Amino acid sequence: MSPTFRYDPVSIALLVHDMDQRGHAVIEQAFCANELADMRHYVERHASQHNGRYFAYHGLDALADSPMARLAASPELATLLDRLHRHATGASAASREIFPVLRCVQGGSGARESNAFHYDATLITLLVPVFIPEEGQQRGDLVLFPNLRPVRASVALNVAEKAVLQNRLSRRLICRGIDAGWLKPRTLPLVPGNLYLFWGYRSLHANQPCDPHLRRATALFHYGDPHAGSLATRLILTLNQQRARRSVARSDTAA
Ligand SMILES: O=C(O)CCC(=O)C(=O)O
Ligand SMILES: [Fe+2]
Repeated sequence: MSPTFRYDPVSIALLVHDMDQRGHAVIEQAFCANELADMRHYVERHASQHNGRYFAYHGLDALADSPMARLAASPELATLLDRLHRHATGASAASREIFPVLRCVQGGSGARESNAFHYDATLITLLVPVFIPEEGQQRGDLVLFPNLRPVRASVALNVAEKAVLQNRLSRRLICRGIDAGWLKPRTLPLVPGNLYLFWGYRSLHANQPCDPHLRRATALFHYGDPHAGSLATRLILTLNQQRARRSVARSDTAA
């Protein structure tokens, strides 16, 4: 899979500018119709294996032989992410790992995974929409409070902040604040074929609920862990993966 995008210095500077100022950047038509169709076939095949319920695949092993794994391994993506990272921070990331995730929100079990506001472990989040509902009241839009915090010098502060914000009570309070109009997140309108970038570590974000009859699938590529190698980060990643596996197992048995 070879997406078409430019990473000359001017294009990189523009992307970083948009991520800083607008909260996200878009590369329009980064994927051709065939590439998008490949990703959709993969999702469709796996969606039926999960009986139309929520599922998420984390990492290259879980996504082996998928178009998402090929994209994560492509030199084009590695160059784009490295140049963005260097432009934003002045240095390459300590770990050059690109961590792919596929999320498919569908059926009643998707509700639990929606409005789950969080900060990502990695600085850059690259999002590829695969299926985005176009009708209905609830289309699972991605909402974000962009660039709420800087990269924390201390991993302990990062963990404490995540603990305060990423729990059931905070989630409920944030949702109530949004419903009442006190909190105003930005909505990122996602168009399949395009590619989206934002500072995932710095931006509190979540997808909104999605009508159980609709399918919403996104591929995420996480890059540039500011606390790379720390015990706390490894623990967060392990817990996230365990949570994802439990959640898939729960929705598969909840027939
Ligand atoms: O699926 C989405 O739109 C966002 C998912 C996300 O933020 C994540 O997996 O870190
Ligand atoms: Fe995220």
